[in-house]
Amino acid sequence: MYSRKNQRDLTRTEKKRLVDAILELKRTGRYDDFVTQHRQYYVTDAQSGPRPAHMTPSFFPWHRRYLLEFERALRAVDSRVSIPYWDWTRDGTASASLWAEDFLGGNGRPGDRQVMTGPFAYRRGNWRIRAGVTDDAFLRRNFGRPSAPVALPVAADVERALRDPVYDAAPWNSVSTTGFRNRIEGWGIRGGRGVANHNRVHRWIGGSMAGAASPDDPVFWLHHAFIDLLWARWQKAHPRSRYLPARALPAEDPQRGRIFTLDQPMPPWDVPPSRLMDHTRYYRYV
Ligand SMILES: [Cu+2]
Repeated sequence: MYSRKNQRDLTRTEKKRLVDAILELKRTGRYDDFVTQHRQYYVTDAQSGPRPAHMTPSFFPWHRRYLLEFERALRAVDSRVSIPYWDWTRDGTASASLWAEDFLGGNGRPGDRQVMTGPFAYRRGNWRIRAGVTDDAFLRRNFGRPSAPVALPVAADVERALRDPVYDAAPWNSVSTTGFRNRIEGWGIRGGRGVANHNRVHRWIGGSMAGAASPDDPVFWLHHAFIDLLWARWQKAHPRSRYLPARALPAEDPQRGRIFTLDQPMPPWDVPPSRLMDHTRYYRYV
């Protein structure tokens, strides 16, 4: 049992340990394996095949397990390290300490959006993108997307999602209009509301964070730790609510075989969502 802290509370030493562990995984190639895995499981509902990670009820448990695997790799490098969380409703500016020289570095420069500061700047020599969706070898960020501005979600957006007592709803994909899962995952509805919460944060950062290879930007882990914390908060707020769908879908349901019910094992670990409901077996949020 270990703790995951708010990134704003990390000491200088804790930040350095985390950065050093990430750089070590990058050096050995392990880091890029995680990026490749995320790309592999980034199956949209417009594609065919099983969809364990995105646009799907198992968005939360799949990413919980994915983060646990990454955290295990980090802790094999330095057992004092865990994944901190970034509460973007609180630290939502480009000048937040998260983006400082001693932590994740800042925004990309105008033009090619290349990140020039911090330990993950290409010019520092330790962060070459190998598993990206573009050919660029450097980390890119484009805070707020000035060409078509997008703002970070605010606390009220998160509160609204947390109030929904139903975990997820048919058709169990990116067009579900109710349910905690898509209110947080945040797929917009055509002609309706824009992208929300989780997706909006990916979009606000932009650059490398905007696509299927988003773990190329180390902030991915801090963002998803907060998403994981929001799931835990929702569970606490609605103790009688359950993961849905709890039972196998009827044979005629188009999502049958594509999404994962409570007890259906998810690839690549063959672990069902039911085994990932209680994070306190592994860590707690402080
Ligand atoms: Cu994400």
